[in-house]
Amino acid sequence: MQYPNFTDEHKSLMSKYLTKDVFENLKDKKTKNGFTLEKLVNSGLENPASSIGTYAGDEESYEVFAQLLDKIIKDYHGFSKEDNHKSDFDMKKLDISNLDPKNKYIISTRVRVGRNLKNMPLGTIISQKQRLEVEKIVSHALSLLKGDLKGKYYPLEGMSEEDKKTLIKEHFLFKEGDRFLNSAGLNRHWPSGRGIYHNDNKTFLVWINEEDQLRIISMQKGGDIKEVFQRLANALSFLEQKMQFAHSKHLGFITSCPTNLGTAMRASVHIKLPKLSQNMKLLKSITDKHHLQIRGIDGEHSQSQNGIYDISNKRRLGITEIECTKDLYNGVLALIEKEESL
Ligand code: ADP
Ligand code: CIR
Repeated sequence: MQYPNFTDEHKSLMSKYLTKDVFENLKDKKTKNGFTLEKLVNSGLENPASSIGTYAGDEESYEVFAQLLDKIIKDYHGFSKEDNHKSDFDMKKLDISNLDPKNKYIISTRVRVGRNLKNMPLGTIISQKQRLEVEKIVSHALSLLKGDLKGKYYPLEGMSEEDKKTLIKEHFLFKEGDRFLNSAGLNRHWPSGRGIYHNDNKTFLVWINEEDQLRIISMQKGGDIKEVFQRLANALSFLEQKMQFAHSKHLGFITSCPTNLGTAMRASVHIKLPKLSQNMKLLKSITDKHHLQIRGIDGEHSQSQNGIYDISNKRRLGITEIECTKDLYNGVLALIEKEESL
C-alpha cells in the first residue's frame, strides 16, 4: 500500500491522523486474522466525506494499529490510552423522569448497544461460515427469551421487499447497501446470515450481522428513557449468560467502528423542535455542550424531515451506560427548555 493521496475532500479523523510517520510504522503490520492497515482505512479512502473512516477487523486491530486508532478514539470520545473503561447499569443511579409527559416534542426513544462474539473476527473479515455460526448462536439464545422480550427471528434472506421496506421506514430495520459499510467489507455475502429478531410490539429488537454481529435495541413511542433503558438492561443480563461478548478492560465492548467502543451504547430520541431548528447554530451549541450528536430521521447520514431530528449521546467509551443515558437526558431537557423559551 502507498501513502494515500489525501485531498481537501477527505474530512475524516483517519485522514487527519494517518500521517506519513504513522503510515510507515503501520503499513506492514497484520493481526493474526490477517487484518491490515489497507483494510482498516479503506472506507475512509473510498468515501472522502467519512467522519471517522476506519473499521476494525478484530479485537487485536485496536492494539496493532493503536498508533492511528488511539488518536481517533481520543478525538471522538475524549478517552486516553491510559484510561480504563467502566460499565454501570445500576438503575438506582438513574434519577430521571419522563422528559415530555405530554408528548409535545419527543416522538420516540431508542437505546441500542453493539456487541460482537468473543474469539470471532469482526464482520469486516468474518468468513461466510463464521457469520452463519454467529447467526445460529445468537438466534438460538434469543429464542430462549421470555415475557415481554419474547419474539421471533426473521432472516433477511426470504423476507419480502415490501416487509423490508416497511420495517426500514418504521425505523425498526437497518438499511441496505450503506456505502461506508460496503467499502469496509461489512456487506459481503449480503443478505446471508443477516436478520432481525423482535417481540410482537417491536419494543425489543436485535439486528444480527449488520455493522456489528449484534445490535440490541429497546425502543418505544414517547419520552420515557428509563423504561426503554430498563428493558435493554433486562435483555442484556439474560443474553450475557448465554454468550460471551468480545470485551477488553481498556476498551470495553469491542466493535467494528471505533466510535462504538466502550458501552457501544447510543441512546436517542426522535424530537420535533420547530422553533429551535430554525436556528441550527443555537441548537448545535446546546447539543455540543451536552456531548450530543444530531442525525437525520432515517439514521446516520440521513436528512431531517419535518423538523424532526435524531439526537443521541456522542461519547460511548470512558463513561458508563448510566452516564451515556444522563448525557442524553440532560441535553434533551436543555433543548426542550430552550424550545419553550423561544
Ligand atoms: P444505529 O442507531 O444503530 O447507530 P442508525 O443511526 O442508522 O444506526 O439508526 C438506525 C435506525 O434507528 C434508523 O432507522 C433510525 O431512524 C432509527 N432510530 C434511531 N433513533 C430512534 C428513535 N429515537 N426513535 C425511532 N427510531 C430511531
Ligand atoms: C464515517 O466515517 O462517517 C462512517 N464510517 C460512520 C462513522 C460512525 N459515525 C459516528 O459518528 N458515530
